[in-house]
Amino acid sequence: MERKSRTVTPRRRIAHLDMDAFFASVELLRYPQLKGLPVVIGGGRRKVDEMLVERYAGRPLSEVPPQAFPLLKDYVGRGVITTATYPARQFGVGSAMGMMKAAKLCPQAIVLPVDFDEVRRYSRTFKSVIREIAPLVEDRGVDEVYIDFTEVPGGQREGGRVLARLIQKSIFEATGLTCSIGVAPNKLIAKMASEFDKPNGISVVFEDDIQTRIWPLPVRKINGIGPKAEAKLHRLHIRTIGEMAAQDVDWLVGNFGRSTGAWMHDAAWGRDDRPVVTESEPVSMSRETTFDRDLHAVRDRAELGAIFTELCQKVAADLQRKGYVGKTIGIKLRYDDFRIATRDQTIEGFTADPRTIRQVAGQCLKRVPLKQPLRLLGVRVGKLAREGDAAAAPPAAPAPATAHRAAEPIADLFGPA
Ligand code: DCP
Ligand code: MG
Repeated sequence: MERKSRTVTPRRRIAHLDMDAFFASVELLRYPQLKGLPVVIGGGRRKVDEMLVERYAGRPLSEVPPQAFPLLKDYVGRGVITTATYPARQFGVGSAMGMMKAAKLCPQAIVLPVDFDEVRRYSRTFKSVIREIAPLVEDRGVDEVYIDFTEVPGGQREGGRVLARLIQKSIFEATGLTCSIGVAPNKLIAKMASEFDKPNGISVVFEDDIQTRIWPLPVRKINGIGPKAEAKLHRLHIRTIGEMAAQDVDWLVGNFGRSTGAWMHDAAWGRDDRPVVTESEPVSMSRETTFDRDLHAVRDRAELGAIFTELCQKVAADLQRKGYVGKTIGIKLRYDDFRIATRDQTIEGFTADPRTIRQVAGQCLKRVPLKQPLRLLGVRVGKLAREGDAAAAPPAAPAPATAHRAAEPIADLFGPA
């Protein structure tokens, strides 16, 4: 009798898990009486609980009647919505929409602020629940992870659906929160699949499903195709992933360059070999602030300068606290008409020094138009390395003087570095 010594390599099965309406769902744990109602998260500081506690002294928060909560229609200010519950989304309200605009669509929505500490706590909890079931977990931010199902017991059953169900159930039991999971041959497809059946859904996609389930989707659904690439693809009359897949790789390379073009071709065909990386390192750290009123670079120079310096100090403190240094320093502005401008500059060595960051960020600022009032200012440090790993590198040289200095008076706008 012939003995088969063939070892079967299991099919690669990668899951992407994303929590449902995460910040809002965390609030509903505190206020279960709001379940099923439109709720949006956004706006200012956490005064709500104190207000409710005061008014309903002696009663637990879960017994405060829904009528007592602040409503979107009474909101005055410049906040944007961070997220919305699914009942609120039915009114067309969602992430990044201005609150006053959202109030027109759903005036009766309840408004609650974010509780970052609570959100972080639940984030840690749901991730540790997953790690106990499947050890290969890649952290992708506060509410999403990739999980390698390939070698996990049950990870192959029904293409991963059985394990996905177990994880969903375990997270719900530990936290009361729901999530959606996509399981696919790789990260790229899994990320798309987790959205297919939101909220509280599971979608399993196989290689053979790519033509039917992935190709009809708009190109923007590919993680990595942003608004600029999308606009260019549209100009080239490519709207769906299938239309992208139908292009010759050389044509894509001709239009988007060697690496992006080749990547686009692979992505459209559902090819992606990226491993699930357990210890994910931050790519950048940033701080930004939306002003209470629009500020003008000349008239409000002192105020802007102080805010700018403080942002740099905060980013530097974040880096130092977490043990990182960075090489690319950038700024972000949002003008009163909501347009965004970003600039960055890469320096010689790594830094976490607030003065160096301030100086380089100040030079970036000189490269953006500043005639228009500003709503928001942000500072980012990217190309990060662990402080120890970067020790061998030369220290950050003071930023070189810019060649195009002080072409316009607003160049010095936010005061000296
Ligand atoms: N978030 C944010 N700023 C944004 C987008 C999101 O602070 N521009 C926060 C709020 C979200 C959380 O991150 O609750 C997760 O983002 P998601 O995009 O996953 O959105 P949700 O989890 O809220 O909703 P969904 O059910 O669509 O995943
Ligand atoms: Mg989410």
